[in-house]
Amino acid sequence: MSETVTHVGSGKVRELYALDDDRLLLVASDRISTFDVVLPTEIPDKGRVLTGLSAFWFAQTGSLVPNHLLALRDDGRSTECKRLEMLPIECVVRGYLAGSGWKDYRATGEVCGHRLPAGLVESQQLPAPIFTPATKALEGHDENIDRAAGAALVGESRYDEVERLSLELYRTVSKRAASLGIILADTKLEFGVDESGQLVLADEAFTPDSSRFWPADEYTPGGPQPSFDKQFVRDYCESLGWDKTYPGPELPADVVEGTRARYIEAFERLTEIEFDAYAERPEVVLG
Ligand code: PZK
Repeated sequence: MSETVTHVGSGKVRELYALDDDRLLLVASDRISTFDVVLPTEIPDKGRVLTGLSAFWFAQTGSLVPNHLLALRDDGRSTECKRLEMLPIECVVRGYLAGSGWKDYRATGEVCGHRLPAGLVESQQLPAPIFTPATKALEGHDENIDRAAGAALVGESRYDEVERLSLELYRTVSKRAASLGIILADTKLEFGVDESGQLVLADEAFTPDSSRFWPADEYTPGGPQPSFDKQFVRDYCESLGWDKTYPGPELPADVVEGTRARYIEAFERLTEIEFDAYAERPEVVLG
């Protein structure tokens, strides 16, 4: 009695398998990427932390929008998911000005066609969160697009629907995070459509790999913010003068341990569940 699983895709740090015609298995590894390069050293439990957090948010937001989560496996790093027709856009919401949003604003005063007030500084909170979709690049970076380009890819009414849902999800999750001392600067969501034509939230949601989390007590607008999870890794890599091409550097034990602790801290603060309890019984995050 064993299933035949077919590998159907790889992300930088995740793998995707087909279980049958209707179900996929999403497996989060312990690999870590920085400056777009996957490092040769793993962070123990990173895959379980991200899987648990994502499942937690799916459970917390299930009343706002259906999601693809069918089951969490006992290993804590694998989720069985409903197979969907994925939309060809990344649904990004920004509450703060960072990354490509900051870059585009500095160049044009706009992000994805949203004209913003003059004089904003890097990492500043926006007057209101904005929906800033991007194309899905097969290689290299996703390209930010405006409403017209997004609507051309998914249709006007689908665009309106994912915009409304993405903003609602961001508001819900950022509110909880803020109450726990963590800023959700921005987040990237992916939606698919099920057999009945309903929108379904897919992929991973509100994890440190799909979102910028900043510790609120260190927030200082006017420059880049320290990353909640990856700052030790970035600082160590910068200290080496590495040119950010493959292969990346091995990480020393103290950087691995410090980074693992930050992932676990993010999990425990955002869920208010002990990571050991999750490791013992992953369904604890489903409420
Ligand atoms: C799907 N990806 C991205 C993620 C990878 C690739 N529920 C779904 N139905 C159909 N397709 C996908 C999903 C989801 N989630 C997601 N590509 C297809 C991806 C993780 C690892 F290799």
